[in-house]
Amino acid sequence: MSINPSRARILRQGVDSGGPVVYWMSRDQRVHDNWALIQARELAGASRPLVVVFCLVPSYPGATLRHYDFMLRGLEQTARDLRGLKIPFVLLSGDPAQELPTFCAGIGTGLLLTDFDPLRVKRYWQDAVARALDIPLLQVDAHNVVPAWVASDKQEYAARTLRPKIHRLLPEYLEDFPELEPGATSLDIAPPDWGAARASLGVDEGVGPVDLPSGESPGLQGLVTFLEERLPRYAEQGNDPNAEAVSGLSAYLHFGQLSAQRVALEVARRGHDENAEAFLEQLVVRRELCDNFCLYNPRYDRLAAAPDWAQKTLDEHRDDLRPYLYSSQQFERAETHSALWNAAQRQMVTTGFMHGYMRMFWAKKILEWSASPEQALKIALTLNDRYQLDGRDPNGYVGVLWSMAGIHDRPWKERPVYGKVRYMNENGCRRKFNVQQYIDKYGMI
Ligand code: FO1
Repeated sequence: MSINPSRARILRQGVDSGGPVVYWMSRDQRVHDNWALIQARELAGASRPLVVVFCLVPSYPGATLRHYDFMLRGLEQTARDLRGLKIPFVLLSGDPAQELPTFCAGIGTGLLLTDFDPLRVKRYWQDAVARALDIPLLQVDAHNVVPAWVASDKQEYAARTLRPKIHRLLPEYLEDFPELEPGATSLDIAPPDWGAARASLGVDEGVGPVDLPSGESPGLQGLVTFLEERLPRYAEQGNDPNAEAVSGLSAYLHFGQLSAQRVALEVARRGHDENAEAFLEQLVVRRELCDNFCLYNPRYDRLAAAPDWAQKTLDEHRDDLRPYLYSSQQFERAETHSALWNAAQRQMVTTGFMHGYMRMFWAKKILEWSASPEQALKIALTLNDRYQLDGRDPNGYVGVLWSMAGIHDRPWKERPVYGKVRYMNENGCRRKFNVQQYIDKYGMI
């Protein structure tokens, strides 16, 4: 079975020598349900070797030991599963802009494929690799159900403008995945030395690993648990951080250990009720809106990316008296006056995860209690990237900018500091869930 051709696009034209096909895996770190790998396997056909390469960047911006530990545990499984399919896995280490072209030339690669990522670092790497090569470079969107460039060719205003486009395209793109066929012919490549890879890392060890199983199988297991135990309560309790009614799959989705399309297929297969509808809105429409934003707005992590009304209103309230003022260290150490805010910060620091509803409250209060909107944005993004397992994701940038700077939102009633950006307070939380229970659970850990 061929992949829908619109899932792929050409990043660089070139002459295919007929040598090995290389899939440069980066965002989508899995063997199954991966359109980029399926396409690479198909292009290799019966006569060409297929090699999967991952380039380990010893210090990926903002990432800590927590992220590398999680990612490497998952990649070890990826390498084992590929080996079972007679597809070699190569772990390079260093700057992809240099390592990829050297590796490709070394084995006489005929064709290079990679996965899609709208973020700056990845676009820079892909451009540099494309410039250094003279073979074709293809990109496949293996992360979104509807390829980001098909869903829309411009930055969307809000979920309401992207939603109809996605819904119209779902019958075509929400299709089943074919099985990945084993490699037909293989190169003799030794398995990676994972110990050496770990030892080569120059990352911040101040943020330690978390106790969450990593990899494709735990991701799928997490999906089964969600479908059975949590999805049936999602519509009613999804906003309650005490209820454990959310998927808990964000780390698996961020590292591409689990395909969002697989999740959507399994949820849809269980039938369409209010739970499925509410969850699919978040998983597909809202998540793909984040890729849309980062793809078409190169300033996706700056206030300059906010709509004009939001930039104007935040500026007009720049000199408002802040009720409390904290430094980045005070926020990081959870030393604010709010036991609820501190509990959310501690949940993130200790578990690598914060409930979605609390993420909004957490970011809005950083805006309210920081010296300027610019400083607030920097603090929130730094903490998010440092502690959340799913940091450095389009979802994170959009989530923080939604909370602080009105992206994908509209103006609300004007008030101090926030201006017309939507306000949130502890009373709102109290109306939604048992605040004390949340504080008791995370406040002291
Ligand atoms: N992608 C890579 O290709 N190589 C890496 O070494 C790497 C490290 C890394 C660490 C933390 C993290 O959150 C992401 C990391 N990624 C790496 C990228 C990731 O796969 C995603 O593509 C982006 O973070 C967001 O889309």
